[in-house]
Amino acid sequence: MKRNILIHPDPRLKKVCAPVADLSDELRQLADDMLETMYDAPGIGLAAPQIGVLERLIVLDCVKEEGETPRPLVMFNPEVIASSDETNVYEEGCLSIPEQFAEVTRPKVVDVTWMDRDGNLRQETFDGLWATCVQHEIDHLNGKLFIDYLKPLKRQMITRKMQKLKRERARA
Ligand code: K1U
Ligand code: ZN
Repeated sequence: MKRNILIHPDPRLKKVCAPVADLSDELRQLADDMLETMYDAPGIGLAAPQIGVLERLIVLDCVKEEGETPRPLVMFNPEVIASSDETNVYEEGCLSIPEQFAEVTRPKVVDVTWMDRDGNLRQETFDGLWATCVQHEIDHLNGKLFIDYLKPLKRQMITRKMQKLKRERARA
């Protein structure tokens, strides 16, 4: 089932999410709903707080080329355990901040651990867009948005645009 994506500003997008203790069918269904919501948007990632669930769960699939095999990843309790000194700049977007993009600098390569949807502990090194996206999604679990990396004036400008968008959507 497709879920509704929260738009910034929303207090739920500023919260630190709780670790997932035990996997359940309900959590697996939530992960499936998040993948459906992400592909429908369309997006390359989605974090549980973006649909109002304050638990440490993210999904991502950075395979963008049509005809390439999709690679959906479901990560419970993801953690960056090592980051490269080398950085990468990427023009990021966010499904909770529609149609706004800005350059963000992050470590180019990260090692991430997580629990997959079968309860297995996994570890993988991510580079390029995958590294950018997994860091963006883990930030969501800590109440941080990509606009928090921008200068205050630019952040305020984007926030005001989003307030206007929300007012317009509420009236429609
Ligand atoms: O977390 C989110 O809001 C999803 C976000 C992830 C992201 C994008 C860019 C850099 C880092 C993280 C998005 O998916 S925004 C949409 C987007 O980037 C995209 C949509 C369709 C095709 C390709 C990209
Ligand atoms: Zn986002």
